[in-house]
This record gives sequence, structure tokens and C-alpha cells, in this order.
Amino acid sequence: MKIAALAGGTGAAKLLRGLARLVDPGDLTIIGNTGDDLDLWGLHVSPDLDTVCYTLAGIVDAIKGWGLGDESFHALDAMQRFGEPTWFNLGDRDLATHLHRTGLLRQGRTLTQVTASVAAGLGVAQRVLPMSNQPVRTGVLGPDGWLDFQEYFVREKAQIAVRAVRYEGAESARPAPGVVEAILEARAVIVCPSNPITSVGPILAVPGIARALGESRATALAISPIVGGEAVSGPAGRLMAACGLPVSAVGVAQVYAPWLDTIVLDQRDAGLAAELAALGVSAVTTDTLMTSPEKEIALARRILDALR
Ligand code: FO1
Repeated sequence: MKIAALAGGTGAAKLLRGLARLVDPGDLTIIGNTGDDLDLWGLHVSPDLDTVCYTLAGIVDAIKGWGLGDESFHALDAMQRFGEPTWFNLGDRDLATHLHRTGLLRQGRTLTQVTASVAAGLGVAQRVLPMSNQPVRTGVLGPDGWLDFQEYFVREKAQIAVRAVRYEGAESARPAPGVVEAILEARAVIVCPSNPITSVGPILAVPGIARALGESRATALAISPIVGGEAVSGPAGRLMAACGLPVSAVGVAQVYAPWLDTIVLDQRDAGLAAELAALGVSAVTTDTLMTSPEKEIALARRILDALR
């Protein structure tokens, strides 16, 4: 079964790790968010693409869910001495990825080619595609003006009252090669349990991707990242509220409603099934908290059963 997965960062990576145990690598194409990307120390950093690749490669930091497990931060300390920004913790081995990416981009390669090189170098067998080769940058509007996503999420620790979210550059971005085809040819599209506003939102903002999702014959299934009225991790709840959405799986379904067929709820949210049915979205309930490798695989298996 050909699957196209829309993925953000840590939550998506965990589910993909579970799916990778059950699905032939050639049947899984991952379309990754690049709205979180940032230029730091003259380097192009793609946190969500790297989190997916590191996790599938089995080298991600197990505690944080991002960055590399076996890591040191000597370059970061040395950069502090030059007054360089050090609020975004780039590790020494993680730096190799950004040095490699930036070098290839400077040679004129596309982010698609760069991501394929990083995945191959890490031994990741699944196809990992950026949503676009053109820059799309998620911004949030706080009391003192617009912040780039990582400034909001990491530097300000998401402690900012958000009034609006934007995807700068989306209007002139195009889906990366292979993205639309992967969606149209898929038997299933899986929207990973990522932030609907700042992780999946940027992907949907790239002209042509939402249309492909509407045209695809694939069954479109999303896993709700909101459980019991709050985000499992990160600022998804506050950002959904800032966008006027109910902070629940219903709010998630509203973002994906035009093309969404099924949503996977945590069992404690089973009561939302009727409201979701009114949106034309069928509900599957299970334990969606991926607190162990076994639970990642169990959730992946439940999703594949629901898709069959
Ligand atoms: N998240 C943090 O909370 N603090 C960090 O210092 C940090 C550094 C970092 C470096 C590389 C990378 O790939 C991810 C990193 N993240 C960090 C996570 C990142 O901000 C989020 O995972 C995504 O942007 C949200 O999906």
C-alpha cells in the first residue's frame, strides 16, 4: 500500500518510526515541513526534515526527540565567545548536516537533492521530500511584532501571546518534485500527529498541495495531536486557539476537513465521534500516546488496519 505521510517534527517522527517497522520503505514517502527552517551561523537548518531523518536512522536523541543522541556542543560554546546567537542548540555532529546542506545549496542543488543526500548518508531507506524547494517561513505575530517560528518556539519558549500565524513565501512556492505525484498515487495519505497550524499548515499553504489532497483517490487519515483538549507536546493548542479553532480533534478536523476522511482519536476523546461525523470525518479511537517503541508500532498497526 503506497503511503504519503505529511510530517512535522518530533510527534510525526515517532509515528513514522512505528510505520517504518510495518511498511516496505519503497511504499512510504514522507513530505516534510520546511516552515520551521532557519538560517543560523550562515547555515541552512531544516529541523523537521532532520528530525524525521535522524529518527528513521535510529540516531535521534531519545529524550529530546530532536538533534542527535551521541552529541557534544563544543562549537556552540566556542560561538558564544564570538557573541554569536546560541539560543538554538546546534550540536557538533548535527552541524555536519547543516554544513553539508549549506554547501550543496551553495553549489546550486535543490533542497530536494540535499534532503535525498542527507537521508542516503544516514541510511534512511524511505523517500523524504521537502514540501517545497522554495523558502516558506512560518511566522507568529506576538505583542511586539512578528517572530520567526524558532524565535517563538525556542528562543521565547513559546511564552508569547500569539495573535496570528503566517507562512511567508508560500504564495510563490511550488510543491517539490514528486510531492503532488506521491499524493495522487498514494492509496493512503497519513497526516502525522503534528501541529496543524505550524507543522502541517505550511505544507497545506504551498499552492497545489491541498488541491492534490482533494483530487487524490487516497484515503486521507489524520492522527489528532490534541488529546483531552490539549496538545501532547508543543504549542499546538495555543496556536489553534489563536486561529479561532476549538482545541480538540474537531478543530484539527476543521483544518483538514475538505479532504480528510478519517481521524484517529485517543480513546479518551471517543465522545467527539458524533461531532466529527457531522464534518464528514469518521473517527477511529485507540491509545495514541506513543510513550514507547511498542506503542509507536501498535498505533501504526491500528492505522494500517483502519486503512485496509
Ligand atoms: N528545540 C528546542 O526546544 N531547543 C533547541 O535548542 C532546539 C535545537 C534544535 C536543533 C536542531 C534541530 O533539528 C531541532 C532543534 N530543536 C530545538 C527542535 C525544533 O525547534 C522543533 O523540533 C521543530 O522545529 C518543531 O517541530
